[in-house]
Amino acid sequence: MPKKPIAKFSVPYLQILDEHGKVDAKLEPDLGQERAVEMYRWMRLARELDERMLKLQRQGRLGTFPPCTGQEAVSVPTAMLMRPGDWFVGAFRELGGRLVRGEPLTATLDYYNGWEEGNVLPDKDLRILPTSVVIGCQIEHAAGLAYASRYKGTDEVAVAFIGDGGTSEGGFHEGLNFAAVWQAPMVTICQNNQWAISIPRAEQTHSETLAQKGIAYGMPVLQIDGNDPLAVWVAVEEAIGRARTGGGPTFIEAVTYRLLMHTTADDPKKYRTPEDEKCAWDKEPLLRTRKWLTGKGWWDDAAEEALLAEVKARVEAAVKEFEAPKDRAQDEPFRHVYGTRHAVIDEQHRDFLANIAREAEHG
Ligand SMILES: Cc1ncc(C[n+]2csc(CCOP(=O)(O)OP(=O)(O)O)c2C)c(N)n1
Ligand SMILES: [Mg+2]
Repeated sequence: MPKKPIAKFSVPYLQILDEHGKVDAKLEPDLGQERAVEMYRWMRLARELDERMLKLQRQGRLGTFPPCTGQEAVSVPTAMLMRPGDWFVGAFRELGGRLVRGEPLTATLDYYNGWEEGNVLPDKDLRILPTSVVIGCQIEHAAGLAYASRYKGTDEVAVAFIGDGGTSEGGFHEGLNFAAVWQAPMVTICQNNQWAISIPRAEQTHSETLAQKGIAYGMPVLQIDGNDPLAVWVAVEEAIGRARTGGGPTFIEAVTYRLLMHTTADDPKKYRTPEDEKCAWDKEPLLRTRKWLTGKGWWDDAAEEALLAEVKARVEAAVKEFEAPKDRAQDEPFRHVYGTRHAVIDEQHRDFLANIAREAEHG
């Protein structure tokens, strides 16, 4: 039976800085030396904190955590492009972006050691939502925040992060649909790091790209090299600009790789080969960013050495502060579930305190 096409779709792809550090001059954004170097410095700080946290965890000095190594080029440029009034709605692999937004290093250490204080930021106007391991929830939260921004007539944008596995969650689809219908100022960035714990991307979805899922809801989409901070810069700048000026939401698939374990409780050797990992390490983002900066004459070995010493000292100071003895209230989590009092939480809080008192009495 002859059928006539009624719609045509395509998924554009963007890479500007390749894995060898070669830049496509026609597409290169004009960051200027200061911002380009700043971007690399944040990425290096996030990498250092991640590496140090892994050592602390292995020494029994930190709880389970999900490393972000290899994914720094996604959240760092994104956060640099956001304004203070915008909402950063992260999942749990956006360490660099959180640091750029102003989250203290000790907040990350506290959180992954089970202290709720890690989610209580020194400045309540920072507009970083707490780390949330509930897969997919970021999209609904951000859609609501973006809708509220539009409703109130502000030009604030919500930027949400999700993983490749998260695109199989209902909340992802509901959130994107809501944002598109209401033309809410929202940018959704899927960090396709090829794995959802041990499930590879190819088994996650039968779709050829993850980006095309945004087309289904009627929004502009783009697949980018997520290890290329310049592609991230260009894609996110355009998407945020469109959202801020009433052009509605965008969906970006950033193709990257989870270089380390899912969390420190996981052993990737059980489901992927050292060859896969070696290949991914060759494409990691810090290496190529450094090559790009060096090629421009903005960076050299001495600057690298000085930066390494600086970030090590900063992380060391944060670890010291984190490990210094503190008076911690056992019931702290109950104080931060909602912004306002809630009868059910109050009841649970009372029960909790009564249990503690009983335990103290009976030993
Ligand atoms: C709603 C929900 N279901 C299942 C889990 C268990 N879980 C934690 S991480 C994860 C995989 C997530 O993969 P992806 O979205 O690709 O993010 P990545 O870990 O790769 O950053 C799963 C299934 C969860 N935290 N929340
Ligand atoms: Mg993943």
